[in-house]
Amino acid sequence: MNNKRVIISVTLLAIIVLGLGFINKESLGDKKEIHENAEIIIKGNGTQEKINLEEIKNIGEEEFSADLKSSGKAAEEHIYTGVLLKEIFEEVGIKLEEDKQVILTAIDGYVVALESNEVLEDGNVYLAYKMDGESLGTREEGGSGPYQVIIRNDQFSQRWCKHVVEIKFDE
Ligand SMILES: Nc1nc2c(c(=O)[nH]1)N[C@H]1C(S)=C(S)[C@@H](COP(=O)(O)O)O[C@H]1N2
Ligand SMILES: [Mo]
Repeated sequence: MNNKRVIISVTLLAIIVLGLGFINKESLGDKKEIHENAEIIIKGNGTQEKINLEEIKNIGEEEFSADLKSSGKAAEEHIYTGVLLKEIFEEVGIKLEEDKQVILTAIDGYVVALESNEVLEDGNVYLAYKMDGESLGTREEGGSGPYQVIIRNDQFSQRWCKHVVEIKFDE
């Protein structure tokens, strides 16, 4: 390669790297704002809705118990407050079908895949915002919220997605 070619290649690469960085920053920035405003994105069937705590509560708040298995500790029973995830999908007009996936994405980049069948079960998968009567707290506050997905029938809690900002039905 001659010098001119090297300079052109390096310049093009630099533009691509900066461009990709910018796109990535934009999408993370959006998510950060959604997290700070205690909003959550619900996606599927080609649509996308942003909902807040007030709207979530109005769908049908429930209190339920679930066993939290924090790392390095024995399981502890807690009382959570939240809404059944399938009812949130129903509310925004997204019809969940069987044998598909529901993908949960958190502000720290943690991603969890659920079977849509688990979400469709009664009293199993909830979007929670309180534990033992207290708000879950943000990641910055050392909490597990503002929202955490609780899977009551799960023997382990590694899929209990903390700080969830986007929930997608993968049709
Ligand atoms: N966003 C997010 N959610 C997460 C995790 C995580 O690192 N990030 N860890 C998981 C794991 S491995 C466990 S055991 C539970 C409980 O986490 P805790 O040990 O912080 O209570 O959260 C799960 N949800
Ligand atoms: Mo864990």
